[in-house]
Amino acid sequence: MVRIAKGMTLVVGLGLSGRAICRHLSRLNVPFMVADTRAEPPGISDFRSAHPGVEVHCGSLASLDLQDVEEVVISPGLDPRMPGLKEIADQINPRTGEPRVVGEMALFVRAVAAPIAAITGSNAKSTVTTLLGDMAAAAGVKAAVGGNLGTPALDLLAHQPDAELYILELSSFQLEMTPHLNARCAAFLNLSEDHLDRHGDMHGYRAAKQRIFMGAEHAVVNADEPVTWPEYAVDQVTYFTQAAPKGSEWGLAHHQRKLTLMQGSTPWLAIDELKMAGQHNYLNALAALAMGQALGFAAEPMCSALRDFKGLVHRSEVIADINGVTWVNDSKGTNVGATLAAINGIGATLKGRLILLAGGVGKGADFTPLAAPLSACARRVILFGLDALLLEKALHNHVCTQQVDDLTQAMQAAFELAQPGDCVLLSPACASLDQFANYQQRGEMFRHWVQLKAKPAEGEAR
Ligand code: UMA
Ligand code: ADP
Repeated sequence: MVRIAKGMTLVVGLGLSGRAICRHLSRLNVPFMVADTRAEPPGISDFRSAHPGVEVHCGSLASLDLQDVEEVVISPGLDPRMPGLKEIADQINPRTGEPRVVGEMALFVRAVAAPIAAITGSNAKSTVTTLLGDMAAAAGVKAAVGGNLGTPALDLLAHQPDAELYILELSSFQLEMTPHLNARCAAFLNLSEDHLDRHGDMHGYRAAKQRIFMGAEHAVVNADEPVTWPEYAVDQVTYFTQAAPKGSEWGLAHHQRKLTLMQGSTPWLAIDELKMAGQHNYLNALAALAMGQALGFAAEPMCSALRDFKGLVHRSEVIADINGVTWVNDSKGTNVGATLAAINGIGATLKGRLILLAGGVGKGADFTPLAAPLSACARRVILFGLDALLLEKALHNHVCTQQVDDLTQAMQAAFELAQPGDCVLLSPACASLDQFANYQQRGEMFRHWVQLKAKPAEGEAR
């Protein structure tokens, strides 16, 4: 057993968040040591050079004696119920009054001076976070934007200490380990199955996301999904809906014969002024407007940012048209809810049939909700990766399926099968980590392959 000295903080995990936590503690002169469950965490030698005096323990946490530890700050990708941590997970730190095991956001909340706008949900977090950041910039508000989106929140504090607002995408992993967020405005966008391997069931997953409302002043939630409505006391609640809005809700209705983003009976922006495609993005626009208004942004700059916003890469992103077949990269479709949104968005406008490329790490999800929409619009579902068989079992009675080894084989099979008017959609409904470093690498492989295939076709056209 390695005994951790009294008064020492333990940082667990040497990924993006773990390193940001270490930098933050160094800036505060808090004594800390680091543990990572992997024998050789990526970038360990760089870390040792940057923090020469810091002790690093690699391997199981069960060999650490944590009885004297001041506080344990864990990375979001680690389950606080893992051996070595679960024994102290319920203890309270007498100095802070918070649990002895916390995540990065606990440190952030203690240190931050400006208000927080926080966004969670199973899908659309990154889109709404980025859009709200663009709206803040257009409205002249100095905002720092990050969190689960990419830049750890603690790095934002260091890089943009003069920010007037911190706009943070927060995952269930981060929220689960956040004692009180105290957000100026907190949004819970939607809830569908994801990360059940970590949270156990939908109840646990939802409870983690609900924590975004702890201490919040204003909540923005989905009127069509009561599971997103706050279960904690919040001063004000604003709703958005895909239906016509009631009262002061945000929603969609026809105004001067055009489908329009509305607040109550007030028109804000016609849908045909948006550059981002797909009905799910209309909801995202409404959520961002509702948050921007709650945060005091002026109307015109918000609309101008919305008009300019093209959507994010790897989210229902059209890559090319090859011989009348559209190839769409939705590599960020890492759960069933996101893939359903992509299928429904594309299926509605399709002249031909859909060819879906799916598979990877299913995270314990139930894939059966995909069966009905796919049976209505798909030519074939081509499956690859760790949980291809689970997808096959859920789908093969409803739609033609094919299993291949990897994404390259899936793209080749789709290329041979597709007819003019079809759409080949990469929306895996699974995480990528069995065959790729991350969803970005999976999406880039798709983009690269499709663009290479598209070149001769473009040449012929010329
Ligand atoms: N790991 C170990 N042992 C350790 C530490 C980590 O095996 O001791 C593994 C984890 O199980 C995980 C991987 O290493 O598989 C990365 O975990 P991490 O907690 O070190 O992750 P970070 O590099 O800090 O990145 C995290 C978020 N990742 C996760 O929550 C898994 C990033 O979100 C986020 O951008 C970053 O912090 C900055 O805030 C990514 C993500 O996939 C995009 N998030 C999930 C999602 O969006 O669904 C929640
Ligand atoms: P997150 O950060 O929550 O993963 P993203 O904005 O990155 O959200 O989008 C992730 C996936 O969810 C993409 O596949 C995207 O097409 C899909 N998506 C975007 N908005 C919605 C929505 N409102 N409902 C369901 N799926 C959505």
